[in-house]
Amino acid sequence: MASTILASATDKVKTMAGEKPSKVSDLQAEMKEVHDKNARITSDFGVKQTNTDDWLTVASDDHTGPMLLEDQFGREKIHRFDHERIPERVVHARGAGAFGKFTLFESASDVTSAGILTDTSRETPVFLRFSTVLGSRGSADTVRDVRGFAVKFYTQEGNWDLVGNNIPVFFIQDSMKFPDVIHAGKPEPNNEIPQAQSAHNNFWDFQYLHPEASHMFMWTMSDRTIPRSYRMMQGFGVNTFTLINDKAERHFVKFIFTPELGVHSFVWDEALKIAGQDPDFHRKDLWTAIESGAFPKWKFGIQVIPESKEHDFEFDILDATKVWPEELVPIRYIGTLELNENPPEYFTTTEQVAFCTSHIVPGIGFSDDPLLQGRNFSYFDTQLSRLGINWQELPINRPMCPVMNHNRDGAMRHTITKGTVNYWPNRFSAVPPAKPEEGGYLDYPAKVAGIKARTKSKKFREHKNQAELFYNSLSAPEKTHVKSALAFELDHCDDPTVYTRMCERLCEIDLELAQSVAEMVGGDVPQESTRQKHNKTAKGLSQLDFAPVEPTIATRMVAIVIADGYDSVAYKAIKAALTAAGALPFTIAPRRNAIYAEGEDKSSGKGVVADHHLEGMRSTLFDSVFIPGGAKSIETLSKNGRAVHWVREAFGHLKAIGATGEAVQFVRTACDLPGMQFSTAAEVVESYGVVTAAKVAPESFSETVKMAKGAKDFI
Ligand code: HDE
Repeated sequence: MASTILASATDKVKTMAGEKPSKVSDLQAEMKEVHDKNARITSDFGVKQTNTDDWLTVASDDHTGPMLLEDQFGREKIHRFDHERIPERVVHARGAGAFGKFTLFESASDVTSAGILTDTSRETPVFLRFSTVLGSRGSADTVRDVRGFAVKFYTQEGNWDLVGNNIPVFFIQDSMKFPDVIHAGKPEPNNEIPQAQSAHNNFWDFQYLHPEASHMFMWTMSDRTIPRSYRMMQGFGVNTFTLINDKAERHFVKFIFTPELGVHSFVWDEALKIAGQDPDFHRKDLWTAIESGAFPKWKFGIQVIPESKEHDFEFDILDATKVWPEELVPIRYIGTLELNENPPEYFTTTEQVAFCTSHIVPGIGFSDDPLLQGRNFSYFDTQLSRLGINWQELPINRPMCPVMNHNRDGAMRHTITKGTVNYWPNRFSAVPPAKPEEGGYLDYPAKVAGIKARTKSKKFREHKNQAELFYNSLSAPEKTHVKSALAFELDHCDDPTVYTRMCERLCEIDLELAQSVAEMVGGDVPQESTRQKHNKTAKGLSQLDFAPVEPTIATRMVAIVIADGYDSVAYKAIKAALTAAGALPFTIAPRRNAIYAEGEDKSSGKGVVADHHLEGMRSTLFDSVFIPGGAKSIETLSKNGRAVHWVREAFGHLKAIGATGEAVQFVRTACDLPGMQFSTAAEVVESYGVVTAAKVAPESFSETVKMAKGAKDFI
């Protein structure tokens, strides 16, 4: 007998010459079609059932008697239901995932031997799970929170899990603090309040007591924690990893994903309202984009520091509370990540997927980053309580290359292994493990020296420089948002110790920030800085640094609000222009029954059927609002409080608004903008972010769309 191959995986990558590898086709064999018209319902053990609705009972037409324990079908159905839930993740419980592919446009062979980072002809299948951190599985998507960005690369050399976040730093430097930071952030233990919120005493108590958290809480109070879409946020590996090349040289590395669509966020008021109006907003957004073929894409980059330069920086490059400023370590973009397929079933993919930071492939290594080392233990460990032993056999978790070893047995083992031996070496197999040059994983022979102690290097003790660097680098509106976020969060803390101390901490970062927050939350307003500022800035920290070269409204949702008597020329023209620009127009009206245009005969029965009525959706759920003219339509909308609120709220949320004809005055009144400029004739005028055209001319619409593209909300 040759060596035992415990291969549940189909080796698609190598066997199907010419065909692109896909994790979904790898799973195909396991997928069951439940909608098969001809299939009859059976028990779990294959026996056809005659009735799945009535428990076996002692009954007649006149009398309903006791139910019988004998009903195996009834018991099986309830029993399976009783055990449907598995423990939710201890953090990052709420998530949404998708399949996709990773490709490389530049080889990084100078720094690594990893096939996935050197072979530009490869297409590597991936599964990406986005998540919030603090909320439980049923919490809302748009809460203020860090977002998880966890990628499983099914490489030819095994699975590589890059378990990242949408923020490049973390609250703590040592994994031993993780239970504390999470306990402090999760609902408080006495009453389990609040759900999915950092706005409470314990969270901010922790932040003050851990000066190392200063940099991270500045990020969490920025717009980064209220992303407009999973498709519009960056992903960071956060920890420092290493790359090893063919010459066995080692470099330190950070991994970064930057979205093609740019980095965009909600304003806080929108995020708050959407949490109630559509708790699945981000999940739906991702799903819909992929279903409609608008595949989200990210550029993949690396920041690399040669081993010899490890100590050349004023911060420790192994400290996860620090970024490597791009001015010091430029990002080298080498690949593209694309999501292109929604999972066929949530539970067996997005819920059962298990990521481990310890899963790396040849050419990639760990560093002594003390946060990473602890994570390597934690992820592997937590899967046991969530999924149980043999979780690596679950279809979503198994690699797409062959697996060969003698780890077997354990609860719920699926693979049936043939052969008489389960140890190595054995009398049948003389093949030694692979050497590095044959693809074997090389543990880099790093020299280790030091004194065993519970401590870290001196550079780990500086905590404020980058908190200030981040704040200095933000634009004026972003700074205002940070102030408002802190004012909101600390307003929810009713213990004066918590908010007064936090105002002291802010004073070490920026005096003006501390003053404005203290004023709002009732802290002592400081008169002078308690730390010498460096006043430096760095690129790549403000979201504005990621505006796409060519602003785009592709995949943005635009509401066109009409009522009976609307101007159909304007309506049709804007719809066509938006569709041509890749945006998604939605018609909104006072009702979903047909709406008729100016001069249109109702008896024709051909009116427009709105996608939603004004009460069913709010302008919060759209990126932009357009209102065509039409005297009758505008008269109706002007008298409708909800319609006025729709436009007024869109304006308050800084959205681009467009109007033509009579609708121009409607917008002006609804938004209370006496100073808003009117357009005359067919020209297009932009004032306060409202784009208006008095008359309808087809050219105006492409002009309007162009202006909308340039409007600040879309940048
Ligand atoms: Fe996690 N983290 N984490 N984390 N984390 C988990 O693993 C942990 C940290 C991140 O979609 C858990 O499978 C420790 C940083 C994501 O399935 C657990 C420390 C970053 C996800 C765990 C950290 C992350 C998790 C819970 C401190 C950004 C969701 C369920 C050293 C780089 C993955 C699970 C998914 C999940 C531990 C800190 C990101 C308990 C001990 C830093 C995206 O193992």
